Amino acid sequence: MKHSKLIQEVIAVILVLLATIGTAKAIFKYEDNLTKKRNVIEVKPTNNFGWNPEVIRVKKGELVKIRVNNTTAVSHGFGIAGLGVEAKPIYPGHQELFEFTPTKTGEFSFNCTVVCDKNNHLGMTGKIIVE
Ligand SMILES: [Cu+2]
Repeated sequence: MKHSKLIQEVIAVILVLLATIGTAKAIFKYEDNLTKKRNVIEVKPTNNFGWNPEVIRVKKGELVKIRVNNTTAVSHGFGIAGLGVEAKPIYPGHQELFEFTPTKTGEFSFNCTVVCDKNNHLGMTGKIIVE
């Protein structure tokens, strides 16, 4: 009788420990996801053929994640020639994630790479400052 009570207590302690470890893991994972989200720079093409934001500041040697979210009604593209970021088209209502690690400091322009408008497309540029 005494033995089985001891076994029950040991099992209870083990269950509590497992639950605690599980909770701690879940919290770490949640925080990790938050950090990942925080590190993403959100960029949107605007309805008047510009970018929001127009200027992005990043650090040399640090991974940059830029999510381009096209909430306009026309297709746009995004590319940064000076940093070797290959251009991709982004269709209306779609988003694309661009990841790169700048290896040099300086100012670079990012551009729309899809002819979105005959008058305004060429002016659709923004600036990335690598510090
Ligand atoms: Cu364009």
